[in-house]
This record gives sequence, structure tokens and C-alpha cells, in this order.
Amino acid sequence: MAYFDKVLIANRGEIAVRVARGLRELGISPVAVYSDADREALHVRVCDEAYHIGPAPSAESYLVMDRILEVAHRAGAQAIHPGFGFLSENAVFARAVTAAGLTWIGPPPGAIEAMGSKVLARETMIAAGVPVVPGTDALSDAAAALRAAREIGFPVLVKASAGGGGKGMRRVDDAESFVAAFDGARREAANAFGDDSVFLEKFVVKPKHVEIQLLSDTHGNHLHLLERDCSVQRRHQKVVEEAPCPVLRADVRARMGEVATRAAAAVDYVGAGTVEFLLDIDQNFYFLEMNTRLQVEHPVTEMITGVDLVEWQVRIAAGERISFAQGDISPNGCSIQCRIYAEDPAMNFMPSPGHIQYLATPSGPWVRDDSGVYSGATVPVHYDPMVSKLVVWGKDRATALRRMKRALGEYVVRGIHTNIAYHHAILDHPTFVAGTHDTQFLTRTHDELVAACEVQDAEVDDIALAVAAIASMQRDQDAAGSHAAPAGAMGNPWKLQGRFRRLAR
Ligand code: MV4
Repeated sequence: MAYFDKVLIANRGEIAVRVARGLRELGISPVAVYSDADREALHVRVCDEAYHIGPAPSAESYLVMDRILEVAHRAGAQAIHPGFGFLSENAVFARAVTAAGLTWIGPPPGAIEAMGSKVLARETMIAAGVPVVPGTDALSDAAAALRAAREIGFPVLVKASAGGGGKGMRRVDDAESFVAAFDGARREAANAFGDDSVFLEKFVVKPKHVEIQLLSDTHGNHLHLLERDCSVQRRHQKVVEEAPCPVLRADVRARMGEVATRAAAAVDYVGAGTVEFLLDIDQNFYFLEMNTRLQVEHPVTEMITGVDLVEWQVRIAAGERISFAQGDISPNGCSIQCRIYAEDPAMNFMPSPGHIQYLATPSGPWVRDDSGVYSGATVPVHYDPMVSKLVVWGKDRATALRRMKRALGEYVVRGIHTNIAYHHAILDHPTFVAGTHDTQFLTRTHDELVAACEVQDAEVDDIALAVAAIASMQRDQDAAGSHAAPAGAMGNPWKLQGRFRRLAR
């Protein structure tokens, strides 16, 4: 591919590394940017060039548009890939990139804006024949809103138009508590987003979060790449994702995909995007929002479709036509992703940044670790605590589950806390194993999951002590001239994990 020689990645961490890999496979030289906190970061090391853009706080580095554009010019990059988060869904930045004579590897700014307002997005979707949850337009009068709520029927949700990802949402169960909740939601939205528009939706009970991956080119082709089930979430942070959705009926899958491509066409979408749906117990589905970016969980889609989403983002930005048809896409096996966070489940999931003293990452058949760190790296306090995504593929879901357990068992991280034990607990839970879990799964099972990982951590601490003791004895023996093999300060982490797995069952 000869469209770009150099592309600047306006991001950090594992996604910057993922994008750099994709660019390099296309023969494009990746250019990194970094803050003070990221001088030694992996994304800097894997790129051909790296440019310092400011102090650690992202408001003074990864979010400073002018500095990033200036670096792109200095480096001679022809395009910018924004990754996710930071500036990826910023229409102002998308326009500035184009105005600077560079190619924006992302959707048109108009599509970003159309989906940025939830009220506008709902209207657009209704006009396009996409099912939405029964609800209203923006409302400002509490009395009128209460009448609308009675008509919809309780429970209802008050949602902020500028919200998303669960911010500015309130559930109201009865008329008595409605007005206070409505006014509270408006104040909250005004404070959080500088926009107090709110609207109502019927509250969908026990939904799954199922989303459709989309790919659209500049020639008017809109394809979908099947669905992901992202119902395992904690405080609106996804923890485990999988493709396909284990309970979705084939006819519902086909309709959901078709509806999602209609949503993309309605906003003249270009590039990779995702339409989120709520799936209720009867497999009715409703549009929630559209994410106008590559998503954290994109690898599970890549694994079951064989389509490299970063490659296609670049090809589409260069004006290429999508070379495959909808009929070419069908789900092959099952893929699961566990997000590895630097956090401590035993301390209410408090972030656990710091120096990674030792790291052994899983590999082997059908295992992919999209990581942003390395042994000896430091996880800064300033950014999202996600350090890697462990992804597996299996010919069916049972195989993928066993493979993920095996891969998690190979993961060794010393120096910081991680949620690896928590993942073991999730993967062992009968509701998750059955695939029937909904968006409240982690809330309902909180106590048992945290208890399960505390047991595992206690075992690991015991084993770590034993390993340290053996290592110390070994050093004494070595000093005395014994020819026994040195154990090393870390002991044998593989063996340790083997015991860990047996105990965790
Ligand atoms: C809902 C809902 C139930 N009914 N809307 C949360 C994030 C935002 N994208 C929308 N969200 C929800 N909207 C109606 N009408 C439940 C949620 C919800 C949720 C959705 C997806 C994934 C996890 C969730 C956790 C709690 C609530």
C-alpha cells in the first residue's frame, strides 16, 4: 500500500502499540507522541520516531490539538490515527486535521456530531427505521416530563443528551420521586457537560449489551462484522467481551446487523464504527448509541471474522473500496477478551499504578496479548489503568473459555496489583459460563467474585513466600559450592501458576 509513508498515532498505551503494528504491516512508518510520563513507554519504543508533546496530564499533552498537528508536520506524517479516547471522537480535531492538509483516519466530523448528541441520534435513528427504546425528545418542563413518564410507564430512565457511557443517567421507579430526580439529572448534566438537555426512556429490565461492528467506505458501502456481547461491565467499564453473543438467535443477529448498517448509512458514516444495542430477555433490541471510533474490544471481532480493522481503517481513509461483501462475513468460532487492569479488586478496584518488576505474558495457540507494557515498565498514575487485553480464540465457546483460563494462568505480573484473579472468578461463574449474564451481572455477583479472588490472592501470597524461602535456601547452597540449579529470585512462575490454577477451581 503506497498511500501513506508515515502516520502519526495520537495516542498512548496498548492501542498505540496495536495501531503501530497495523501500520507496519502495511509498510507505513508509525510515529509516536509521548508525555513526560511516557518517555519509556512501549508505544514510544515500537514506533520509528517519537515526539515529546508535554507534561503528564493529558489536558497538557495527548489532548493538545495544535501540538499534535505541529508534530505531524515536523515528522512529515501524511495522516493521523487517533486510537480511542482522547481526541478520537472530537469533531473539532477531525476538522483541524483535514484543514492542516492531513488525512484523518476516522469518520467524517458530521457523523461524529450527529451521534454525539443522544437526542439528535435518537431522532436520526427513528427517521432511519432503527428501533429505539420507547421514550421522548429533549424535555425541560418537569410537569410535562412527569406526564410523559406516566405514559411510558415506570420505571423510566432520565438520560443526559450529552451523556453516554452511563454518565448523567437516573432510574426513576415511581411518580412520587420523579420531579426531584428529573431536576437533579438536569443539574448534573449542566455541571458535567455544560448542557442540561435530558430525555426519558423506558427502563429495559435485565438487558444484555450487544453491539454491532461496522465498516463503511467512501464509496457508500456499509457492512457489518457481526456482534460483540459486552454485558460484563463494572461501573460502565467493560471487563470481559466476547464474539459472537452466546445467546443471540441467528434471525435476530441478521436483523440487528442489517439495522446497524442502516444507522451507518443515515449519518453517511465512513470507517470503523459501532452501534450499541440493548437486547432484552425476549431478544427485542433497541438502539442505545453509536461509537464513532475503533473500540477497545475490536480484537474479538477480528478473531471471528479474520478482518483486520486497523488495516481497513487505513485503507478506507486512503479511499479504497471494501473488497469483501456482506455475504463473505460469518462467525468462525468464538473469541473472548479479558481487560487486564492495574487495579486491586480487594481494595474496591483502586488503581494500582507503579513499576512492573516482572512480567510474563501468555502465548501459545490462539492467544493474543495486546499489551502496552513490558517487564520493567512503569504504569503512570495519570491515565487509564488498562495495561493489556488478553484475547483468545476457540472453535466454540467452551474451548475459548478453557483457553482463556489457561492463558490467565500463564499471566504473571509482579510489582503492581491486577484484576487477573477477578477474571478467573468471572470465568468460573455459572451464569457467565451459561452465557446468560446481563449488564447487572458484576453488580449482583460482586461479593462472591471479590471473595473468590481474595482466596486466590492469599494462596499466591503463600506460594510467593514459599518461593522466596526456597530461593534463599538455594542461594545459601550455591554459596556453599553446591551444583544445584539456581532457582532465581522469582522462583518458577510457571509452576507457581500451575498450583494457582488448581487451587482456584
Ligand atoms: C439503558 C438501560 C436500561 N434501559 N437504557 C448505560 C450506559 C449507556 N450507554 C446506556 N446505559 C443503559 N441504558 C434503558 N432504556 C441500562 C443501561 C445500563 C447499561 C447499558 C449497557 C451496559 C451496561 C449498563 C449498565 C447499567 C445500565
